[in-house]
Amino acid sequence: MPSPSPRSLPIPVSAFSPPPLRAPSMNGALPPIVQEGNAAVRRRRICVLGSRQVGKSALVVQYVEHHFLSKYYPTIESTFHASLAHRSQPYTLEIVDTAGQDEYSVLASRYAIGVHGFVLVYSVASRPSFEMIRGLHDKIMQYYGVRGEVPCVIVGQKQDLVEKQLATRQITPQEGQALAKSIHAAWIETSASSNLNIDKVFDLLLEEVERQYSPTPDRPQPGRCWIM
Ligand SMILES: Nc1nc2c(ncn2[C@@H]2O[C@H](COP(=O)(O)OP(=O)(O)OP(=O)(O)O)[C@@H](O)[C@H]2O)c(=O)[nH]1
Ligand SMILES: [Mg+2]
Repeated sequence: MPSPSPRSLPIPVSAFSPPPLRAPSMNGALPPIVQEGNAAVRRRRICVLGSRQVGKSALVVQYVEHHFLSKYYPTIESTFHASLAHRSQPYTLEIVDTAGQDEYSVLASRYAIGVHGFVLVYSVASRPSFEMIRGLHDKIMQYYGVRGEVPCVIVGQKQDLVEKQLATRQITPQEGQALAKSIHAAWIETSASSNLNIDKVFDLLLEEVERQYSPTPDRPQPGRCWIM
């Protein structure tokens, strides 16, 4: 079982209630970064979206609480908090775990407005769940407008099922990467069950978020024109 990298070890913050983040401006820009309280700590709001039963809750719980949810309880909505250091910068994350979506679901505005980045989850053993991802991304973009890109990580969950030959792989890594490339997102395969790459999801997402907000020479903006 891979051990979490020291720089991304999340610490549950049970009694933490961050101030509400401002809504994005009406011109489709991403939400402004709000720094209140300890100005050195960056607060980021993250939304986890995907079809039902792809392992969204198991992923978040493995990240924040370090255990695997082996039983299935459909989520209505849950919010988790975690603290971590990324590139030596302290962050607090508010992670919103949402109910599974289907193609007819309307994406609630609270899952898009004021959110800094998105984790879009499918199961590597479910093609329908993979096919939902582009539609979800389209719905997010409807809130943010067409003038830019929204920080996203696409996650192929339940990798252990194919690794242990308990299920047939329906989505190849190449397909996942191609989709991610087409929407300028990061991509990774994970297993909440065997704690594979769970920390990496949030590291990748923070990388995407910070690329939008504070591009640096070692974190260049990948060929996009972003008007704040
Ligand atoms: N083998 C395996 N099973 C998993 C993994 N992640 C989740 N599961 C199982 O898949 C089922 C659904 O997991 P959840 O995390 O509740 O799925 P969800 O996407 O949050 O579901 P909704 O809240 O209904 O949208 C549960 O029985 C989990 O134990 C994983 O990485 N590997
Ligand atoms: Mg859930």
